[in-house]
Amino acid sequence: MEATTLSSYLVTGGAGFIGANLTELLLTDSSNKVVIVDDLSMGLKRNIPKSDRVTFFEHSITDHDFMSKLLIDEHFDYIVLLAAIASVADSVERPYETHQVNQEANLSMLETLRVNKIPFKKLYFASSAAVYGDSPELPKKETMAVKPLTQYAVDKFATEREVLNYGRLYNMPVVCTRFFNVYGPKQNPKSPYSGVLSIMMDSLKDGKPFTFFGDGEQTRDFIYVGDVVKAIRGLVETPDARDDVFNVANGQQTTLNQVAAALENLTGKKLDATHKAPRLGDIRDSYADASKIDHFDFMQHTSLSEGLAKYVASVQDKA
Ligand code: UD2
Repeated sequence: MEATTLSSYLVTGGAGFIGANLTELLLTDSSNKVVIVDDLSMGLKRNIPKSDRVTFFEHSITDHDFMSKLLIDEHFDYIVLLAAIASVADSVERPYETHQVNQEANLSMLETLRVNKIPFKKLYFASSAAVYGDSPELPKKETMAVKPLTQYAVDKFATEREVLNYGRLYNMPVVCTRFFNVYGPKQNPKSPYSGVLSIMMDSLKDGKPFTFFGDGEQTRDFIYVGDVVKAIRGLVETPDARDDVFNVANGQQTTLNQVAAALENLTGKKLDATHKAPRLGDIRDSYADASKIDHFDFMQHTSLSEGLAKYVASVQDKA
């Protein structure tokens, strides 16, 4: 009897940075169970919370037969599509492979749902601020013209549109977000494509050199992962939040130098910093107009100082 009262989530990419934080949050509600599909290409098995309400499949979402069978056989109330080759640089090196994961695999899942008339309460897809490209217009707003400049950005934008079109054309309940620069616990700093903040933190912790690509005065809109996963949960569990795309950001512009100073302050350590030329294709400034998602009560904004303090504490706990 009890099993029928559980809400079931499919989280693709559930061993990754954002997926694992989301799974942890979902499990705090004892009426949720989570199925994770992750090929561990970027995610880490140790990120997955241990619970009898979590089922983990080490599988690529590009395995059409596996994903179709899973969607048909299981009943998922909520489908959260986070699995991706998350590196813009990787997509430049391996455009077709990125496309297969970031776009084709997701389209294939949408088709399985449509063709088999599989009911669900909400499907969510994580798009990216990358879709705005290097447009100098700030802050970035959802209604702005997009300028996807890499395969990564093209696939994120295409999939976001496909998800919204499936919602419109086939009456599926769907919602998408565009993430800005997410930071916090469980981000894998060992990947060269990891977020700058986790690389900086790792350098401080281990006394390793850190390279600024450029003068460190470039700006980003950093958002704490705890706020991001609450936004995802809020969007999928709010029936009215559908058929739309939302920026997920703090709406604040911070330089890398400011972040470095704050982390030095919190850790009491000095960054061993060097400078190199800016990364090819790097954008100088980015921040969001986050007012659209702020209409929802579930959207929270942890301040950068509070978020960095939580992040530093989580890294020091593990040391
Ligand atoms: C972020 C996303 C990316 C995509 C993009 C859209 C992350 C990790 N990546 O890329 O997936 O959505 O936004 O615009 O969130 N930097 C250094 N030293 C380092 C690493 C980075 O100086 O060791 C600089 C880098 O050159 C850039 C800034 O830090 O100017 C932020 O880099 P990032 O890789 O964290 O994120 P971003 O904004 O390029």
